[in-house]
Amino acid sequence: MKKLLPVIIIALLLTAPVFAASAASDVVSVIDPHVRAVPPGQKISAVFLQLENSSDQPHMLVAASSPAAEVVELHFHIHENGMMKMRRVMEITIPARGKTVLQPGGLHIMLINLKENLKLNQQVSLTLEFADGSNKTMTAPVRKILLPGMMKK
Ligand SMILES: [Cu+2]
Repeated sequence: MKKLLPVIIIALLLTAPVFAASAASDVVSVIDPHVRAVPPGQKISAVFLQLENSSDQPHMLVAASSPAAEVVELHFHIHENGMMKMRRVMEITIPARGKTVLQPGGLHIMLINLKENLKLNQQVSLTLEFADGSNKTMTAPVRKILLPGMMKK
């Protein structure tokens, strides 16, 4: 019976990480990431996607990077004096058990200084970095997307 105690302690130590907070990269799923197709020569584009948080605590996206662009920033679109403007945001929160949608006219990931022209259906590598230091890499296909400010009336 005396030998059982150390076994129990080891078992508890092994299961302990299960109770620790999960890394954002493990509990935040990325749904339908895609990159906006732009005309050849245009140096900027945007990535849209949905972030779904399956955990009981909020997580924050704080940065993104891609080999396709020199600079990648988190942005938000706002309407100001009838104009569509963009603002950089330092973080994008994904609420506990919630979903955050990055879509045209709202939050997006900005690709600045594209290194080469994007081709339709090309897979662009993208890495998301979360506030807890974890990160997630995926590929996003290039698709044609109309931005609300550019739609014909
Ligand atoms: Cu932007």
